Amino acid sequence: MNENWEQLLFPYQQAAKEWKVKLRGMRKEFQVRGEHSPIEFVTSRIKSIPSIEEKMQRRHITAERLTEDMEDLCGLRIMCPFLDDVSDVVQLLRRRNDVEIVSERDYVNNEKESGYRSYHIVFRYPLQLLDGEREILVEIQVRTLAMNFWATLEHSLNYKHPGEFPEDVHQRLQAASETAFKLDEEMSQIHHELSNAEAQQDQADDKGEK
Ligand code: 0O2
Repeated sequence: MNENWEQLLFPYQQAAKEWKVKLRGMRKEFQVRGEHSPIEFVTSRIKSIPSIEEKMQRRHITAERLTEDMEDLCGLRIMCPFLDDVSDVVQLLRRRNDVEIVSERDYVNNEKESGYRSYHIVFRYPLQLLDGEREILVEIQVRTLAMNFWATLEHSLNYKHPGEFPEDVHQRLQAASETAFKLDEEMSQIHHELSNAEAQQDQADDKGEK
């Protein structure tokens, strides 16, 4: 990486590290409390230089406007076990006072044409640097394990065959996304039923003890 890129991307690398600690801390806090954690695991990435250059061209973003107009230089992903956990994580992020949310995109309820589903949140984060505070943009994508399975494989297929998929492949990928969503709904339903049964059993046990 040349020196200019290294200097430009350093704050984003630092923010990614700090946010991984914060998000993993949230998961741990649920575990310590003995509660279900809506966070299964967290990953992060700094946008690759070829991907930055491609997006600058495609979106007509100038070098001067780069850090303001490219919102996903620092990206984190939160993978959730169940469908309801996605909105719970979004609520948790909205309640924090160390971020100022700039935009939200709900591709969970409004899936993209490709079949992609995920909830995207962009926020400003005040990063402490040697010269003082600097606000930088961070993007978090929140998705279920099933959505992540689909997006990861679709991305790797697209990487090998860049550009548009043939129409039949496009339709099969959309159908596969629908199957993944049905799996999410079924697993959430099972989770609800088991949680309700457990709560009823606890109530019955409490009454029995009195
Ligand atoms: P990377 O890691 O950045 O190279 P744009 O970024 O211009 O494409 P926009 O509006 O800024 O679009 O963002 P959008 O579409 O809300 O989110 C872009 C990111 O969402 C992508 O980043 C992917 O991580 C994910 N994404 C969006 N659509 C799809 C899709 O159809 N399939 C998959 N697998 N992922 C998708 P990059 O740029 O691909 O990744």
